[in-house]
Amino acid sequence: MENRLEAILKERILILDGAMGTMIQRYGLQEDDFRGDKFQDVPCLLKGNNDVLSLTRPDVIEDIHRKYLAAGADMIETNTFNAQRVSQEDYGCQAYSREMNRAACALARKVADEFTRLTPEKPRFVAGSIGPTNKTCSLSTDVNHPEWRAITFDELVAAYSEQISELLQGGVDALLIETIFDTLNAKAALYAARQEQERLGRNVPVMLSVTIADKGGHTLSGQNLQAFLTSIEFAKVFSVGLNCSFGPDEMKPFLRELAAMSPYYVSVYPNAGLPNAVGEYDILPDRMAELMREFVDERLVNIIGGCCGTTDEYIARYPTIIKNGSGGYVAPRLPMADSDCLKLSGLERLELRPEIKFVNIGERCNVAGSKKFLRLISNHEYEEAMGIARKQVEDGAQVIDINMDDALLDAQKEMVAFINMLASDPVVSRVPIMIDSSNWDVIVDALKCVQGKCIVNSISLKEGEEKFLDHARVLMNYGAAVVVMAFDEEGQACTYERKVQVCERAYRLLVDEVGYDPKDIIFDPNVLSIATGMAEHDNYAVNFIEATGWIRQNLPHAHVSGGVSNLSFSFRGNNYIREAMHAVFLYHAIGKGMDMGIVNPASKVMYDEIPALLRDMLENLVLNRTPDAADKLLKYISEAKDEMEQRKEGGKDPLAEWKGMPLEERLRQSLMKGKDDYLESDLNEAITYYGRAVEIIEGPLMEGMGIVGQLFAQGKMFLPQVVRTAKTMQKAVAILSPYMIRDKKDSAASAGKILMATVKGDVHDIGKNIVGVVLTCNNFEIVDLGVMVTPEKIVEEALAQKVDMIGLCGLITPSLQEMINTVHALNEANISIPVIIGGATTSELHTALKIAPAYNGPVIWSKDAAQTSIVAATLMNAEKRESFLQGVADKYEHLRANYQPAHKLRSLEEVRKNKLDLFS
Ligand code: THG
Repeated sequence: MENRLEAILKERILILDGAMGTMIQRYGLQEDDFRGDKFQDVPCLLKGNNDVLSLTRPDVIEDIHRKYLAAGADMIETNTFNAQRVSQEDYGCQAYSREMNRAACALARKVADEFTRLTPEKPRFVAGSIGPTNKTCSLSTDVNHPEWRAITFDELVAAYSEQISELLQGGVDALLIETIFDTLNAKAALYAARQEQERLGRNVPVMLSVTIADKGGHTLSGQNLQAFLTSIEFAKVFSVGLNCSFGPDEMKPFLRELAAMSPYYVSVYPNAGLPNAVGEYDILPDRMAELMREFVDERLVNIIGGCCGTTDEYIARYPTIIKNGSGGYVAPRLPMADSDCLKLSGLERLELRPEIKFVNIGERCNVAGSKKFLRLISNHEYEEAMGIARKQVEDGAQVIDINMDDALLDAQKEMVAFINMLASDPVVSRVPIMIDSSNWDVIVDALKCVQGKCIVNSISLKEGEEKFLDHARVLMNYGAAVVVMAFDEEGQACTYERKVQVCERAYRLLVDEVGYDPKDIIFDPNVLSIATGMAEHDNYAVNFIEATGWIRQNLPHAHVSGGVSNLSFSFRGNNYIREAMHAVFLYHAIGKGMDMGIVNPASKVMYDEIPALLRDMLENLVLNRTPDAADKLLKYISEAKDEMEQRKEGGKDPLAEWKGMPLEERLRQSLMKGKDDYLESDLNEAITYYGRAVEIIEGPLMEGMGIVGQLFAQGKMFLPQVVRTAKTMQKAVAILSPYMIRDKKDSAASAGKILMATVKGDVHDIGKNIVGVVLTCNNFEIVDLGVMVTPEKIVEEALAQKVDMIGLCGLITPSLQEMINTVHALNEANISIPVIIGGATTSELHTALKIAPAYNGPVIWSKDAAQTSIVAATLMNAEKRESFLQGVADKYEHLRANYQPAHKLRSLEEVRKNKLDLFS
């Protein structure tokens, strides 16, 4: 059946039916119709329980199916949206769930087959409708108890299994998990679907349909579409689409977003608009058909239908709109190629694209790794415990490790409570979770609480192959990425040879036997403590680093992580030395391909800032270059300690010492270290030298940021440190802003109005902010829309604010495509004002090749803030404007003519190099 469906979808768009509820309403059924003879004794009112009608008024349901098929639907949905026991409990009908599903299936099957017999060249399909239930698994509905849940994952799986088992046995051609508002509910349905398909030996395509709950494109449980797709990636579904909530007009931007990234077929069945004051839907069949035709013509969809408010009159318009003018079919959308990068999700997606060299996993929510966290959890001070998670995310952690393994804690209970609670924190819930436990039951319980795609830390061959395979299969069915520790039956792998041997064996088992996606495998070759005084430990870091290199070269797509702080346990009590050691270790390990690490994101020490003498000693130690490395380091530490004590006792005044440095050096250091102790006084001092605030920004501050970008690209600085830098820069700009206002000539008229935005999907805005500041200093009025700005918002504001030009900023690769999407939207709105492109991943070549040709107006790439000021001023100058634009157009034409498509647009190296070159 999948093949028949697939064959149709390759050729044309498939038509699904419309709403069941709207149709039922037309029959004016009363309590007695719903109740029939069968439910005489059920104590609740049954009117409105549409799913019982399959039993009590099968004639009505059959009639509705028939109307939809006659209207031209290829696929009808069973009347089972609420037929699982969770929803039926509201009506006291939970005991009839199986029966309802069975009856509904038989009705749909009968009518569909009848139509197929009449026109065998147009086979009709039945999709088993599986609704979200009336309970949400990943959110609390009790504000005072954020950890509380109205339903558990297991309860949902049980209810769905019952329903799905009947649907499969009843002969549905596909399962349609629809109106998804909580990804965890959907994951429970997927879990049940897989289990029942396996049990019954009957596989059918699984289709998903999500409901967007807000204009920002999030589900009710808070995920955006990227995060949602990541969460369900493991299930290898047939189609993913959107239904309910909005009418087709409001759905369009989200459908575009989905269509542009979905590796699956895309379905859409919108409401007939939003219900008006009297509960009627505003979009009539002809208008609906017009809007749906836009989706078809834009090649956004593969399957179309209708949701609330639609009837057979709507569906009857569809067979025409899937045809082109010459009697054939409009070509359907093609599924997108999926990236082969590891993806994880919280409410947002984290994708390990090649230019992301290293993912920081926050280590501090670990009862074994933080005394404070242990104390808070033991005392049930969860609010503060959550504060630790939040601080880590604010410090730049991209994933949060959570570990509750402590002999005196009920780890299962604490893990579930804490994960559930984190779901309510707007900062932490954005990022993916790493479930860290050596207790398998804790891991499984935790998996049942996360709607995102998480990492399980960890499994290993410690207890033999069988258990390893079992556990891996379970994790695969929950759709988690997995950390595999380099352990086997003989214990921990400490040597290079053992690490390599254990990881290779685990990889082969996971990939060949289990079918685990290799990009979801993360090896941890064991970061073990060095400088313990035992000679056999001296080479531990080297073994890790070399095993990392081997894994990355020999086990395709697999990743490497490690618990970095383990390395330095011997130096407990001396955090500076520990952090310096970690920086040195990471510099070398990342060089060999370590792409994730469990670290303290608050660490401030940078590789390049470690005094040369100390760094040399640390490299000798970490890389085991001299046998006396540890002794020398300890000696250095004890001497340095004396010196530090002296300083503390007032030997030297830190302020005097700081002010002893040249001003530029102080500003540079403040930025690089994210240190703002003296920022204000330094900047005030700078003003007296520089006169104009903008010159301080364009001068020493930008220089400092440039160095930060370079250090990041070289692996000598990490994201959390870059984040701190950015915050300091912003603080500096804030301190300088009164001066900038002062500098601006009061009398000067506005030089022009510029809309600025970081495009959708991109959160970086330091560069854009600087450009904004510099433009403001040049008397431009800036309308700053911030980050993650959709094309629709840009169009809306550009029109409303009557701006003279638009500046688009992007720092990550996907932003390039988003800029193209944005100029398309501008075209559609008949906007043709100049667009200036800037940001680290942008380039003049890409702008010339891809963006400029897509826009009806002028597009100009600008390299930095200073150039943007010149470009903007030129564009506002009536005399210079035309010749300038002609010059740009000629140059881009020349670039296009000389471009050799055989070469990649930009080498990977180049992209890496530019990744955080913030102002290029
Ligand atoms: N591999 C994998 N998972 C892991 C580890 C690993 N999880 C746990 C651990 N190792 C990584 N996490 C930490 C967390 C904290 C510390 C070390 C590793 C740490 N804590 C301070 C200490 O013990 O001195 C505590 C300081 C405090 O109480 O504040 O060093 O290797 N897969």
